[in-house]
Amino acid sequence: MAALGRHIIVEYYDCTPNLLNDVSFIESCLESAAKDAGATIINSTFHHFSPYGVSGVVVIQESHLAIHTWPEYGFASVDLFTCGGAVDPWVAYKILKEKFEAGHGSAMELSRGEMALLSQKEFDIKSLRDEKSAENGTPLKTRDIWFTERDDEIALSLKHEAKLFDEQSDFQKVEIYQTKAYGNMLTLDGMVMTTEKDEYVYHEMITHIPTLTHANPKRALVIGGGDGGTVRELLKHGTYDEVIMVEIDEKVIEASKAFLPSIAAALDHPKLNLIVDDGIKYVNAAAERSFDVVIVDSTDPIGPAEGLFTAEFYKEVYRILTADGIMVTQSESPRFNQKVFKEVYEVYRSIFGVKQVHCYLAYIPTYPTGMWSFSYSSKGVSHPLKNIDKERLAAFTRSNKLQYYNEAIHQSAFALPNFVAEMINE
Ligand code: SPD
Repeated sequence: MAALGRHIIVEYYDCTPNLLNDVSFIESCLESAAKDAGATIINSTFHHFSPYGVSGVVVIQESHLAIHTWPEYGFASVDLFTCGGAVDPWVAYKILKEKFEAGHGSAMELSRGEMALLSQKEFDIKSLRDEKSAENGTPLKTRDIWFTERDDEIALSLKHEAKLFDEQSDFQKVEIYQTKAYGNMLTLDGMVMTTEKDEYVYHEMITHIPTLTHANPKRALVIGGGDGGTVRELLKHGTYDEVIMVEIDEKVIEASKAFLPSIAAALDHPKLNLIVDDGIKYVNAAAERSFDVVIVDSTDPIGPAEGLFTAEFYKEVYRILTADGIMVTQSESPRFNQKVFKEVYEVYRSIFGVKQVHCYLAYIPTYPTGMWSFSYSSKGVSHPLKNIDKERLAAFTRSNKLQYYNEAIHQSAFALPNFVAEMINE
């Protein structure tokens, strides 16, 4: 052998974009390419970047295979680096070209560590041996595969073991990951919507605050919320005669029923009228003063939820609220989504009146920055702190095993850090 290693630098063009955006698929391709080339896998780490792109490395006993993909260009760059004579990197090259359905592949082989330029150094080889791996004989194989939600400056990553659901609906990409730390997790277009282990924060806070502030809510409307967590919490209140939920995307309901059963638990509740349709269209057609509580459980303002962040929509919500009706929306993160956060509060105030709108916060570890906000807007005089019946609130929290909301949280959630208050002139 004339060199220590063979390094093939590869470019695959005109690949199928969806394949290059599927982190589990890319991981399995690189692993099977490594095995078929004769390598022994030690470790693999793969990241999916939201909305698109995958990076990963498979460490093999004979060096490594590395990849970075640009699904939007159908392009993947790959490094295949092997040492010793037992592994043929060109086998891996051919397998990956086929798996990615590449229209064209180009590769260049470099010799790494030319023997002619090397000379063996004098040292005690025993002192360099890792005793643990020598004992085991073969190295221990480990595997890391990550989902990452990010913007240009911040990223949130969760390690996962499998993707349980992966479909493109008419509106968005619907995926469920089995994460290590937070159980099953729903993402829409690469953004975290809810996870089994921290969903209670969001769902308890978006529902119990308006319900327990309103004197006697009978009819509630939920726009969005297809995972079912919001209606599950609302239906814990016996006061409601009817809860209507309008979710635009049937796939979200299907995926949640199958893989988030504890969140979707009330989707078949007899008091729930579940409508699969456009929430904006539903609100525009609804009768004036027909709902005591309206909850906008939307996704972020990109894609199908964009229209749920407009003044036109909130004017219609105002119209369909009863005289003492309350609207609550998820109003994004004051740290991560500053522009939208400021804008929506201006809009709410222009419709409901400056004094009728309040912001409250909760801490949701799987949303970017963890700090999340909700808006409370009342058509009548209901004030979220002045109008509460402490006895009723205490009785409700006592008889329902809630994990986040309680009487003290109801009060403290409206206490805003100075920088947040200043952003919305509170
Ligand atoms: N960036 C996360 C915003 C999530 C808002 N909706 C979550 C849906 C949970 N029912």
